[in-house]
Amino acid sequence: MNLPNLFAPSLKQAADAPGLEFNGEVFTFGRLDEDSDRLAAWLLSLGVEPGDRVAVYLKNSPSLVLIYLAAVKAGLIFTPINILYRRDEIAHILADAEPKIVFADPESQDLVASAIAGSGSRLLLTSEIEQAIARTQRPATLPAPADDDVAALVYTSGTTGRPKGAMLTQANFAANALNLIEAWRMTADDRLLLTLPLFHVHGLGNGLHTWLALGYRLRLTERFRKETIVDELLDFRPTVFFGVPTMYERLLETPREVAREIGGSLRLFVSGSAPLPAATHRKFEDLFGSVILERYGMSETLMNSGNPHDGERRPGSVGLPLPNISIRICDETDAEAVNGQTGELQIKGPNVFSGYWRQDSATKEAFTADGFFRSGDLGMRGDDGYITLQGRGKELIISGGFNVYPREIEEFLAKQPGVSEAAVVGVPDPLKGERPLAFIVSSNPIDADALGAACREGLASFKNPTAFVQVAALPRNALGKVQKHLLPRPQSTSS
Ligand code: MCA
Repeated sequence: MNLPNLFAPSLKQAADAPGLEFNGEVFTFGRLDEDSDRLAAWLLSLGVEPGDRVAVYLKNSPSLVLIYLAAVKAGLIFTPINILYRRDEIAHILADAEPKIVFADPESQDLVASAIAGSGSRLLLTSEIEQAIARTQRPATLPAPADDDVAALVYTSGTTGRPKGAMLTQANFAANALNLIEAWRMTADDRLLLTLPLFHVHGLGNGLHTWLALGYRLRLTERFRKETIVDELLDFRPTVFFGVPTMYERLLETPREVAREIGGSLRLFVSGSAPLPAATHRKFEDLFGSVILERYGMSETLMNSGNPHDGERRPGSVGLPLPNISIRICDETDAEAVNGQTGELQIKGPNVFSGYWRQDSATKEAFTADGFFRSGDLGMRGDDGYITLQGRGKELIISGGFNVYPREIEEFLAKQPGVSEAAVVGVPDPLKGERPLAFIVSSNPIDADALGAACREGLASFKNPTAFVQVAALPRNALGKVQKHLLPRPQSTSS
């Protein structure tokens, strides 16, 4: 199944129904269909061809939805860039993906233009879209993508400091949407309040795709704001909400009566992208009267498992495999572990991506000989089939639902004046789950303010260390590998 076919019943048959709501403006499915057709025709007229990348550095907006729809309809590869990324982070992705077009808002024009500098990409502004749609004729046909064509290139933070583009096909996204619709009993009568960023597969793959596949009503917001989320929930009365644990932590501040009112009409809260603390799960149930459904996914595989819709939603567990997905737990030799034994989660199914963009060796390493994806996540399965995650084989920090590998921050810090070496670890944080903490080796006293300013300038905000701690040397084993568990975890630190 390709995405245009999956979306056709909503876009064509429910053409007059209100589909998308953003800042008070309502778009029917018919308008979204026609405008995205015209946008696709415009992009093709600019010389963009199927298989070419179209990158976006955009916050959530109807323009972003239209660009995405235009890309999937015409077989262009949608390449979203995290809106929190700074110049060098953006430049890395552009150099790797080599998009023909990069879309940005006028307010980020200068930043994106400087990241593009020297590459062959062309910058287009969202302010040009409306006119382009108005003056382009609706095409009779568009080049239809094949099921196995890459629909999106989604960059994951890299273990080597270099991000890797996960190639997700049209069929991957379609399989994921159909799975979630079945598993979460979603229908055209649902209403989704979507505050997640569309540059990650949580918002894009789960939010946009179930919406377009079913034709339910979507209210999209520019981003999640703790100040307005409760008003949005009361005003829109969604039946479904998808969030990361930080959002649920924020919602715990809701007054009890209001929480009960929201929980009374919102039938399904889903959490993912980072582990949901069992205590948050319980507090949320107590406050809202709703049991959060925690599920497990990755950019490379979309959604893998989840707690059941009808059945026990167990705090601390990521539940059971979704339909048509095999999850096995293996030891270092790829032999299957017995129930109760910890091992790496390995995944196979129509949801699993086709590889990393232009990185054959990384792709090869990511799969076992018999085609299972090595998640790098550690976990175990109980006798009742429920899977519990127990950490990661690879170093990874998840802060507010955003992934970051310490190596990326360490390489950045090592380039700063006076820094001989740096080691970064994740430290627990009640709101964000984890935050990075940096240890610095320097022959002179470090200037934490200057390091903090450099990080704010050069790194996305969720990668900024919460503090910089000077140490005389990094503890190393006999092979020279830094032993991070031996680094001191300070009570109070300078930041
Ligand atoms: C956060 N900030 C943003 C946005 N989100 N800026 C612009 N657009 C955004 N969408 C910035 C803020 O400006 C601020 O920067 C800092 O982040 C913290 O913001 P704050 O207002 O304090 O937000 P919060 O209440 O703490 O909530 C943070 C958040 C954010 C909104 C929950 O962490 C978030 O959107 N997380 C979602 C991540 C996500 O979608 N992950 C999916 C990955 P400053 O500090 O400079 O002022 S996909 C995945 O993991 C897999 C596949 C899966 O299973 O889902």
